[in-house]
Amino acid sequence: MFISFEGIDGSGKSTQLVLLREWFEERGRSIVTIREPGATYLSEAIRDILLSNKQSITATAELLLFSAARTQLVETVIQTSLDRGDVVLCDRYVDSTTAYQGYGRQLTLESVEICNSLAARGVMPVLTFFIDVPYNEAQTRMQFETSQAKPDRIESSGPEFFERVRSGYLAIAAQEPSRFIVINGVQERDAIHREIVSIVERRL
Ligand code: Z5A
Repeated sequence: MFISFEGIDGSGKSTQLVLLREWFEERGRSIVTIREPGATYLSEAIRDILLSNKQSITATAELLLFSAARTQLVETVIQTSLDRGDVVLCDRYVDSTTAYQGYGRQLTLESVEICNSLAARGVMPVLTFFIDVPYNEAQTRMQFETSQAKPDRIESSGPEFFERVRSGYLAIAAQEPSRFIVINGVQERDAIHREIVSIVERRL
């Protein structure tokens, strides 16, 4: 079973991924958890480049780098884990590219779709949880968490960018309501977790 988590930075999606991993572990399931971009040597190296503030990166280069990181991950980790029968929980996947590079950076959705399908090779989550929080709430959570750290290159993209990203996620939800589930992220962690578990239980 392949499940992904989506949301703007600071939405609480990583928190929910960990809670769901624990829930599966308590039930004896073998779990692989992954963050995107990352989880392979190449994908982590690309992550460092993408998040670094050392130089600007064009929108198209950004799209291609995220896609390169993803295809390495799909071919070397996700597909083999799914073939073994593991549950794969992924912190971001193709919907991040649609929301951030498509809606956020305003690249054409057609070019994003081409890259997403090349990179994912047909390997798609059965469920995606979009933890929806307003930008200001996410910002407050991030400031609380990283009061010492400087925002990375993508975090520095500004409120209008993140409003477009959020509206991109909501557009995906309207197009794919059975896979892409919108969860109200402005709730207690445990309430969100219970909502996610009830949906997973129905799909198992
Ligand atoms: N990106 C892209 O542009 N295109 C792509 O294709 C892909 C990614 C795959 C990766 O960042 C960046 O790459 C990301 C999108 C872009 N950029 N941005 N911006 P990352 O991996 O470094 O970070 P992230 O995924 O964006 O976010 P994160 O740091 O992992 O945060 P989160 O998962 O959204 O939230 P969290 O860590 O679970 O929680 C944040 C804080 O809120 C923390 O203090 C929690 O304790 C707190 N929290 C959690 N839940 C709650 C609730 N319910 N109430 C109150 N507080 C809460």
